[in-house]
Amino acid sequence: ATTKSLIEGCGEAWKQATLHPFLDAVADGSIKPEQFNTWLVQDYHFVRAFVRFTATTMASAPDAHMATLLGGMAVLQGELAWFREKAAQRGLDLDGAELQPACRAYRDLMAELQYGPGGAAATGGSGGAPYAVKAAAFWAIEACYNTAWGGLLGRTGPEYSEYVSRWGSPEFGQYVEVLAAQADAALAQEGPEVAASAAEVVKRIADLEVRFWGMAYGG
Ligand code: MP5
Repeated sequence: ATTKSLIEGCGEAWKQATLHPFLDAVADGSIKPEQFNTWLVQDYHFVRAFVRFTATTMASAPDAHMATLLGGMAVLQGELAWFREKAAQRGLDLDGAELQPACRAYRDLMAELQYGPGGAAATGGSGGAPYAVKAAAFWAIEACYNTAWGGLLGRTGPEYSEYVSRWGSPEFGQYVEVLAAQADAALAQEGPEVAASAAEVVKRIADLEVRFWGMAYGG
């Protein structure tokens, strides 16, 4: 498997994850505050779990991949603070918010990759997915957002431009390209079983991205 073939294996889901009506509504300004707020609150809780997924991916990564992952981890600290700032400006309660099923399912997938099926930090689980699968998942999660928000570059008003540049900037695109190269290198060392597992996980990620936008779009 390669990252290119993993995208192809997602079929329409990859396109739906990166060209969603939610994004068009952000572009033309028709997005309602409750739709955007739902996304913002749930995405904060997604990113909190993604920090832990990043840590687990780093724990099994080869030294050659560490600098990129450490850089990504450092960005996440600022990102969580930025989410809290945006939420405060909008009068949103992050800590009191209930996780919606789409967010919960996405966090469950990351926990499964970290600790094994039904995984939880408390139980330790079965040890989780091989590094190549985690690297592919990590790349896919960032690549979806890079393509989705990158498609809005120059298309939004000032209210949303900082969201677009966070994930859609050329710098973030370069980071995603390095993640793709690292995932490709890891996958190249594995056989068909790991390739099949990576394909299954990346398809689930694309489906969860579609579901996550749908959750917010529905309000
Ligand atoms: C990302 C995200 C990108 N914030 N939310 C979802 C649902 N998918 C992907 O992750 P990051 O850490 O914000 O770059």
